[in-house]
Formats: sequence, C-alpha cells, structure tokens
Amino acid sequence: MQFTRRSFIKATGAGVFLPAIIGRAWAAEGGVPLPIPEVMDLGSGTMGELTAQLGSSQMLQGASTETAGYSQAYSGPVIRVKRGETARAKLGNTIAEPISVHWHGLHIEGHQDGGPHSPVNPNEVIDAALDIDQPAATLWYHSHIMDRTGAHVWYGLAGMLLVDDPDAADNGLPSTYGEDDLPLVVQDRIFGSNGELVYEPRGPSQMMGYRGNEILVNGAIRPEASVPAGMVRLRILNGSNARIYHFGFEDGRTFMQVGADGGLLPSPTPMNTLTLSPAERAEIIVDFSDGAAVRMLSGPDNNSPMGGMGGGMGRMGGMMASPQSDANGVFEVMRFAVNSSLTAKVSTLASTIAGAPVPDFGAPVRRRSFQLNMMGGGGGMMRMMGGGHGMSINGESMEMSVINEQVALGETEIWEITGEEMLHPFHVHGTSFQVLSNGGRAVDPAQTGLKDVVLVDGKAEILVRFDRTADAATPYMYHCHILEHEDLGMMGQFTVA
Ligand SMILES: [Cu+2]
Repeated sequence: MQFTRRSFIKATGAGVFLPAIIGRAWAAEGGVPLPIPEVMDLGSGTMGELTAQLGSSQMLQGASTETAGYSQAYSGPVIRVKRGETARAKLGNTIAEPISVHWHGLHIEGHQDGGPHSPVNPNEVIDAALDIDQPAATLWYHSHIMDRTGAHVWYGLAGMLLVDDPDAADNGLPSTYGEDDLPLVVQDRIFGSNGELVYEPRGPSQMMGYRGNEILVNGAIRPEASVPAGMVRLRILNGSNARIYHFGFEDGRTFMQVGADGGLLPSPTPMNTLTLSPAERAEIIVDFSDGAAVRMLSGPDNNSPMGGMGGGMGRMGGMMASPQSDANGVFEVMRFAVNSSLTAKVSTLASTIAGAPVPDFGAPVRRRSFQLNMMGGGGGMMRMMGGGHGMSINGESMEMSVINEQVALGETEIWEITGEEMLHPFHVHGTSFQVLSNGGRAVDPAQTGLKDVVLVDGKAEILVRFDRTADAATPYMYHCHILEHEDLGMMGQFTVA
C-alpha cells in the first residue's frame, strides 16, 4: 500500500492536520487550578446516581465546549468502593444514544461488568450492583459500546474509580484526598475553530489511533496543582484514546512508583520516567519538600507503523496531532506549585509497602494465543478505509454474536499476545494478571505489579486466572485499548464458567 502525501491529505481531510492547526489558534493557556473531582462514595450501602449527559465545559478562554459526562458536564466523579461490600448505583442516560458504564479493572461478574452487552439506553435507568472483593487499587470507568467507545471517551464519558480495602494494613502512603492524594486523569484532545471537541478518526489517524494536541488533566488544559511541601501521591490514569505518555519532571527528579493497575507494589520503585499507555494507571509518590515549583512533562509518543507511508516524513508518526513541544518532542502536562500553608502529612516512605497484595496464581494449566492484527481477513485495510471493522484478533473481527474463547473458572493460564506494526495496549476484563515477559525479556512482577493492561511490544506473556463467571449473554472482553483499534474490531469475547 503506497500513499503519496497529497492523496493522504485528500483522503483524510480535516481529520489529521487541520484540527491541530486550528487548535493552535486558541493558544490555550495552561495554569488554571487543577480541578479535583467530587467523590461519590458508594461505601456502606450508599446508593449512587450516575447519569450520562451532555454539558457545556469551560476548557478554553473565550469559548465553551460541548462535552459529555456522568452526572457532570465532562468526565465524572471519583467513585470510591469498599472491599467486602456490594456497591450500588442507578445508571441513567439522557444522551440520545446508548452508553454503558464499564468498570475497568474491577473483578466482577460479566453481568456486572458494563461491557457492550449491557447498554443503558436513552432515558433508561438501570440498577448496578458491584460485588467488590479485590485489593485496594486505582481503577476507572468508561462507556464501552460497540463501535462507539472511542467517541464516548473522547467527549468525556470516563472517570476514576478507587477501591479501598478497610482490612488492609496501614500502608503509610499519603491518603488525604485532594490534598496529598491527587487523582490525575490525563487526556489529549483537539479543539475546533468554535471551541468544539473534534473527533474525526479516519484513514491513518484511525489506524494509528487518534491523538490530540492539547493535554487535559481532570478536564483542564495543563493545570497547576497546589501541593504541600512533603510527599504527595499522584494516582495517574492515562485516559487518552491512543497516546502513550512518558511522564517525568522538568528537573529530572526521582519519584517512587507505589501502585500499578491492580494494586500496590510490594516496595516503592524509584524512577524518573513513567510510561503509561492508554488505560494504564500508576500511583507515584513525589517529594515536594524542597518547595520548588516544577512542571510535569512527557516525552513524545512515537507509536505508529513504520514504513514508507507519508513519503519524506518517513514514519507515519509525523502525521499525528501533537502538543507544542521542544526540539526533542517533550511537552508540558501540568505544573505543581508548593503551598506552604498546606500541611505536609507524610515526609518519609517505608522501604516496603504494607498491605500490598501477594498474588498467588498457582501453576498454569494451558496456554492460549492471541494475534492482534492491524488488518482483518480479506482486504482488511480497504474495509477499514471504507469504515468497516478492518482490525481483528486471531483473524476475527469483533462480532457481538460470536464468543471467541471459553475459559474455565479458577484455572491459571498463560496468554501469549502477539502484536504487529505498533505497540498495542491489550486489556482483559474481569481480573488482574501478571506480566511474565514482554518484548522477549522476562518481567519482574514485583516491579510491574498486578495489571489489567499490558503494552504488547512484539510479544507478551501474561499469567491470568478468572475467579468470577461471565456467561454468553454478558461475556468479558479482551481488546486493544487504543480505542480506535477496539472500535475497528481488535476485540474479542469470552465466557468464564
Ligand atoms: Cu492496537
């Protein structure tokens, strides 16, 4: 397949280049205070209410932006649930199309999971009951409707979900919400000439995954957090459709990773760059005791198919919308300012983390293979260009009526996932897993922790077991979390019984 640059632009229209350029016209200024989402605590039998709605958000100066959210204009509350309880919420929808609430990372049964088979139709209200039994963790929730997940999340149907474990040992980590324990939902977006969100994936921007040129944290463009002069816990969710971040601080400071997708790590891991692909989470501890203001930055996302497309530009990556950056592609995510009137509650970090989960997967009894295909069977690329489901797993594009795999309850397996062309963040519903190897290298589970997304670098092996059931009416999903890939069919369904 050969493209000239001319035919490429013609074929993709405004979907790739123009919105990025128009977005620049806003020259959106960062530095507004970091929004701290309200907490919806579903502990102790509290009935929550989560209604998908359209709204108007002030993201840009001088323009309002039509957005979507759960019980708010954009995004949703931070939901807290407790281990050992059943969390309950009424799920509503005032939007003119079906949405869902998928509880990403919760170990709950298929009928509770909120996937494509569990829509909330317009003007419908359904009761959600979630049986919570897993380690404390930073999770999230988002709409997960067949063909529409990318658009729904882009416009705002996503929020953070925290599992608390009242029986876990005191971990000593900062835990005062909104003060030294901050949720950070990081998303990239494109704004059009009237301030509207632009989501037009097609052609290469669909194949590579749709990226934006403005960085939002909790719905605000490059905001500033006010933090105490001590240890601060950042719960970071990459809520972007496709962008991979390489987070760090402008002074190169070391920080400690203390949590991954599925819970806390056994001991803090020092680092100065944290890579998070779409849907991955990490909890990090940053020491602000020196009182210095500092910016959080990210390195460039070069995840794109290699090869001759785009002529002189070499890689297709040059075609992606990207934030204003320095010569190395490094761009600002947000800023931190130390406020001496805030009390620093935690000033030291233990060398081991009490209460961290101790996984026990047992010995695997079988191996299962998943081949992520950028092309489906039978002229996939052409089908994709025509708007069909051009991507697939094991040669099969996602079909709502097809159960692709049947998994036995409580049996440990090794899943071998092979990707092509790009790195693919592979997500599995209903459980957490351990990564055994990735890119041909063994992985230390003590450093990566419990996961529900693995960024597949060529080939990855994961150790996985399901302790909840999913029937054929409401099966679990496995899929690429580049949402355009998911919507193009890089997804499959499985039962657990
Ligand atoms: Cu993918």
